[in-house]
Amino acid sequence: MSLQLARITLREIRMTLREPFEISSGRTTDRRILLLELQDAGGATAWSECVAGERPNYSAETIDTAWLAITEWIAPRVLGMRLGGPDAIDDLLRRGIRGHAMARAAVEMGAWALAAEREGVSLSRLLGGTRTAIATGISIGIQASPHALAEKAGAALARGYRKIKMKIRPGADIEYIAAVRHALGPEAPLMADANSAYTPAHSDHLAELDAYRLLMIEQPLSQDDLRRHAQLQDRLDTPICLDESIPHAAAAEDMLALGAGRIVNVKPGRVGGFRQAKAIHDLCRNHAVPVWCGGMLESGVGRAHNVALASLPNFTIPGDVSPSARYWTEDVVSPEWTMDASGMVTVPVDRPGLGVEVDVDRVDDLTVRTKTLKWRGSG
Ligand code: OSB
Ligand code: MG
Repeated sequence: MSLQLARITLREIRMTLREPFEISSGRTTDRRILLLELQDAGGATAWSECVAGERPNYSAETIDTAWLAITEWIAPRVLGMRLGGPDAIDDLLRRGIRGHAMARAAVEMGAWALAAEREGVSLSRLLGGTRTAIATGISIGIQASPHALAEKAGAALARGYRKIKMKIRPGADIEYIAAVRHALGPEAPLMADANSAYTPAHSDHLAELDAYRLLMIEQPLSQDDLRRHAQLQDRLDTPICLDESIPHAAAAEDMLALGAGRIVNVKPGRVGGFRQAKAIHDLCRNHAVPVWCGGMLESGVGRAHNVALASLPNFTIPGDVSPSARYWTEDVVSPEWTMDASGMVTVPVDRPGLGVEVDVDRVDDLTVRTKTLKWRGSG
């Protein structure tokens, strides 16, 4: 199906998290979220979200670098161009633009949503999704004490979450995980995420986590250190899951070749969009390596994109696609994203595009800056 983008509107909105979220490299309370509204030459529209953070503590990108990259380089590259379909955008944007994956992804994913709208199919089905509900996990930030973490984790398990991910860092790890395992019992589906807080010198220390039978440990070492992840994986019983270290499908191939990890956290924003996310999914499926869909504290717009991706068949591990109320007093979409008591989020397969409506009045209220980029030929 052909696609021609005529207009892209960027908006920065501000949303306060219901509770601060702390990872090894920093704490977030107020989100600055970049939303895009794309319009094609026929007037159809769709929304997407750029997952770049406020500071460069997860990757080099921030909302401000993404705003610049989209306005100066990415939008001018795609606006007005006659494309074979959304599948063509990843290659087009990769040529001549190094990095800026989250900025590229926002446009690429918006184009997929637009194509789904136009075809009258759900984004899930356009991407090749097969699930009608997504098993859901929660990501819990670093807490003040092991006891506080155990309380939070227990409440999450009781609420129905099917995977409990806990952020760790040196000084807030073994004791914390031990307390949770002790409180919740041997069957609780627990994992840890270090966001690159460790070095190979911590190998013995990290091996102590094996005693707590975690589903996986996510991104213990530096993002560009596949070889040392492979060496660490040799030392650990606990599977390593890579997040920051997989910025595109070629890195997933390297992970498999080196044995640097046994699971991949796929975030479409991190890898430049759905085309690469699907490629990583397919590659891992062919190697019997499970994947799951991560989150970046998205609004309901980004969540819609994540839910659609997580409906692909090899997303066999619960995703960080928690319901709207986990993050926000009020989300920007309706209906809001909800999770049932058994920890499942429904994929809106019977509705075209994202499957949720963006509450434009609410977005307007939250908007602090906006910019519209047009194809000159669109009048
Ligand atoms: O490493 O997965 C991560 C949030 C911000 C930056 C990095 C990460 C996260 C999360 C949040 O874990 C998951 C969610 O959106 O619920
Ligand atoms: Mg992570």
